[in-house]
Amino acid sequence: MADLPVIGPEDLAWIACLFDLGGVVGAIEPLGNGNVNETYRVTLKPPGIQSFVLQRLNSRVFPQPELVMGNLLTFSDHVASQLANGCPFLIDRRWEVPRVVPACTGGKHWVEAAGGFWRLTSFLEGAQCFETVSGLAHAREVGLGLALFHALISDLPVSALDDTLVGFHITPAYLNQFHRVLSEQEIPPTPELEDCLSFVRARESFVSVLEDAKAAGILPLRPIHGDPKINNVMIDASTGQAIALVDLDTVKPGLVHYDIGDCLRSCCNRLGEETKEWASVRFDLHLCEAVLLGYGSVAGTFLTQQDYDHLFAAIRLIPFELGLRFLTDFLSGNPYFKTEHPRHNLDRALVQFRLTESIEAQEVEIRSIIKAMR
Ligand code: GN1
Ligand code: MG
Repeated sequence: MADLPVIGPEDLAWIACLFDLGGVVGAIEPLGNGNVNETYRVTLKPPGIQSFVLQRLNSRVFPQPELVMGNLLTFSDHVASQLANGCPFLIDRRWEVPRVVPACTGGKHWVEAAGGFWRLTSFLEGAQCFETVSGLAHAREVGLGLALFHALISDLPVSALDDTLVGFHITPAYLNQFHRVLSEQEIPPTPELEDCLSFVRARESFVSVLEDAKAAGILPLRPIHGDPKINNVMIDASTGQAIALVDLDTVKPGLVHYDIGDCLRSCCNRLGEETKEWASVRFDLHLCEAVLLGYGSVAGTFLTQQDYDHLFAAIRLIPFELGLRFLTDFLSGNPYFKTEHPRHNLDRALVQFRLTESIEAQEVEIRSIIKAMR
C-alpha cells in the first residue's frame, strides 16, 4: 500500500480523545489484519467497562470518506429502527450494530487529524471473529448472519446510499485495469506469473456475467455489505451464534451476489486466503452447503428465482475477481493492498485462482447444493 503518514501511540491517544469516549483512555492496540484501513482497539481505564474501534480510513481507496460515514449512519439508523420494531428473524437471537461515536466538537462522526480521516465505533464485547471456519456449525452461522444482515436492510432504498467506491466488484472494470497495467509494466516473467496470466486470459469472456444480468434488469441493486469475509462475521463467545457483521465501509448499493460469492470464497477455503500452500487450496463442499443452508434459512424471503439462477456464477466469479485484483496490484507495485513482501499479492492471487479452479471442478455438486437451499 502506498505510504500514509506514520502514527505513533501518542498521536493515537489524542485522536481517540477527540471523540466522545465518556472515559479516560487506558490502552490502544492494533486490531485485526485488514488489507486497506488501519484499525486499533481503544480500551478505557479502568479496563472492562467499554472499548472502541478506532480506524483511519484509507483515503486513497475511499476518496470521499465523509460519504462512507454518511452510508454508515444511514445503515445504522435503519437497522436500529428495524431492531426496535421487532424483527421476526431475531426472536431469541442477539444482533448488534456497532455504535458510531460522535466527535466531541463540530457535530460530526469523524475527525480529520494527523493527515488522516478517523472514526470511532463501539467494540462488540463478548464476541469473536476467526480467520478460518472452525466447522459446519460455524459455517452455518456465517451464512445465517449474512442473510440476517441482508434481510435487515432489504427495505432500505439503494437511493439512500452513495456509491463510495466506484467500480467495487465490477469485474469487467477490474479486467480493463488489468489490461492497462499489463500493457504498461515490464515485470520479468516467472512460471507462476505466466500461469496467472493464462488463467485470466482463459476466463475473459465470463467476467461480465453479473454485470450483464444487472444491466438487463435481471438482478436488482440492493444495499450490500461488500466485504462479508469470515473475519467480519462476529460470533457470540458463549452461544456460538453470529451476532453482527463488522467492517461496514463498503455498505453501498450492489448485488447480493457479490456478498454471497465473497462469503463463500472466504469460508470454504480451509487454508485461509493468506496461506502459502496455494497448490493445496480447495473449495470445501461441506462448508459451502452449511453456509448456503444457513443463508437460505432466512433469505427465502427476499431472493428471486433469477437470484438463485445466478448464484453459481457469483460463487465462481468473486474469487476469480479477487485473484485478478491481487494480480493487478502486484503488477502495479502494490499500491492498493497492504503487503508484507514484494510478491505477497502474487501469492494471494495464486490462492484465489486455485480456489476458482476447485469451484469450476465441482460445478455440478455446487449447483445441486444451490437447488437444495430453496
Ligand atoms: C480488503 O481491508 P479488508 O481486509 O477489510 C478489500 C476486500 C477484499 C479483502 C481481501 C475496500 O478488505 O474487497 O476482499 O481485502 N477491501 C476493499 O482480504 O477493497
Ligand atoms: Mg473490509
